[in-house]
Amino acid sequence: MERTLCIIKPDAVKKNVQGNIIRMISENGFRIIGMRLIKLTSEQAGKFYAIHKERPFFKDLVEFMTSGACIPIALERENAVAEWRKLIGATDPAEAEEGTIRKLFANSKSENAVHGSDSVENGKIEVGFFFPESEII
Ligand code: IDP
Ligand code: MG
Repeated sequence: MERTLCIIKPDAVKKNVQGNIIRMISENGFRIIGMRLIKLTSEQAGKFYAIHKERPFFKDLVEFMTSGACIPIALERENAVAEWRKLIGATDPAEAEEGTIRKLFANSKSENAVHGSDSVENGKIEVGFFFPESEII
């Protein structure tokens, strides 16, 4: 069974739509194998998004991700990485398909409601970032 990491980002938690998103997770065949409520430090957010550290939006991204509570959720299902990316939609909600989580709940390309791992390899690494194997359900 494949794993991927969802993070319900601070914009979505502030809007109080985490329940809607968790319902969509369950209705689309994902199993929740880990879930936390956490306010990231700048160090944690910078480390999680280290791949983007040379990008012009990196500082804003770290500021946004530390601006409120996040809900990291470890997900499992067949083809989890691709299926989760399909359900969340494009990075920019203006380009996201109707019915996707970002189309429904994102504010903008930066404040875009949820994270999704981009490869099977990163899915494993990112789940491990928030959930030690001993805490996986
Ligand atoms: P993804 O979340 O769809 O995988 P990435 O390109 O990996 O998109 O970017 C990571 C996060 O950085 C995005 O989800 C978004 O919050 C932010 N981001 C990406 N591109 C931009 C941009 O052009 N301006 C501002 N923020 C951005
Ligand atoms: Mg990405």
